Amino acid sequence: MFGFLKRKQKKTTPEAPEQAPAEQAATQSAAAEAVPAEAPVVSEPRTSTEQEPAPADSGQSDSGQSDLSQSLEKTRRTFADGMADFLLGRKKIDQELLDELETRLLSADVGMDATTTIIDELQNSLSRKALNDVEALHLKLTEIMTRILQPCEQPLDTSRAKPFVILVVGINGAGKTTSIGKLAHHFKQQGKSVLLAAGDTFRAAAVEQLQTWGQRNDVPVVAQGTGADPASVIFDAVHSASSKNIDIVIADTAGRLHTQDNLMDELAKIKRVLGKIDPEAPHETLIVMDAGFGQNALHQVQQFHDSIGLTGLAVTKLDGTAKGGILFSIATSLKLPVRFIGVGEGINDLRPFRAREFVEALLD
Ligand SMILES: Nc1nc2c(ncn2[C@@H]2O[C@H](COP(=O)(O)OP(=O)(O)OP(=O)(O)O)[C@@H](O)[C@H]2O)c(=O)[nH]1
Ligand SMILES: [Mg+2]
Repeated sequence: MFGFLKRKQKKTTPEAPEQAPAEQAATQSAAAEAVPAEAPVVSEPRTSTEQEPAPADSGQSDSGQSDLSQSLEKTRRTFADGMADFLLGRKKIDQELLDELETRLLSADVGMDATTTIIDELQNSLSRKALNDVEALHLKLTEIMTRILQPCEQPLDTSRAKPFVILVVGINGAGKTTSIGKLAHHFKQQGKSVLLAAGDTFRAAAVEQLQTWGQRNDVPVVAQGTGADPASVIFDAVHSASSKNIDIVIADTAGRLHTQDNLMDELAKIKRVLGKIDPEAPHETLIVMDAGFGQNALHQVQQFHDSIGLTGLAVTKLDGTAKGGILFSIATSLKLPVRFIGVGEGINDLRPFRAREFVEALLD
């Protein structure tokens, strides 16, 4: 049954403003092609007796892994507002209701293709008199929406290489560094050893931010000075991980726009240099995408994909936007695996993407 019918009488809080888009990408120049010589700084994990500091940007929103529907509240409300008015007091599902639903799907950024699929199928059921009540609508909607998202549910399997190298890319402020911190936690919880590579050498603060996450997770961070060649840092990190028998290397990179050719070349160079260690590396090129950017972000991801080849997505800030329906647009247009979703700033606020769980949280 739709949860919003039950919540209908509850007062909702006003929406927080959406996260402002990243305005400018970094402008560092592409570094020379040679493979690195500079000695890296490795921040080793602290001993377990030391106090654990909270990261500067951790926020207070560790929601644990339990209430996804709470985290998706804003998007859920986009579906729900108005629908409850429609549904309450109605004994049967009719065309007017489907029209309202169509509007709601579009305003949650579900996109034209997925919305058309959903409404067409519901209309079919309606004409076959198979949508007799709200419960039948709920079931059918869950089934159709899950089916659309299912192909994107491809969990990241890190066991096929050691170290398994994850190169994290994306535009400025999408949530790359924070997601790396959360990922390190995720993998450590699975009993894997992790090493982080500070490939964002553009700003000193970026290295510090990653080091803070390293401390928090008790994992080593390989870094060089500001302005160092990112390919060199990441190359050293993978070497270091190999010699320490570490399972997973996660490499941070500076934010950039797909239009900045020199910076896109820099990513291509990182991939080339990694290929010298292991032809399969990086084993995952993961783009971090801010859900709040909606359809614009889709276009950016497509450009990154065309330019360097992506193998997966982490969709962040689903808690901060009413447009979480973007996952459906990703499923119908990008067709890339969605590995993880970010639903807050805390260390537990990244979870593997599961289609059914996501749909149920939206329709709860
Ligand atoms: N609400 C919310 N905030 C997030 C999420 N992921 C990241 N953030 C916040 O987004 C902001 C930017 O995150 P960063 O990890 O620094 O982003 P970045 O892509 O590394 O940024 P640059 O290195 O500058 O390109 C920080 O304030 C994070 O706490 C999320 O899932 N939900
Ligand atoms: Mg960053």
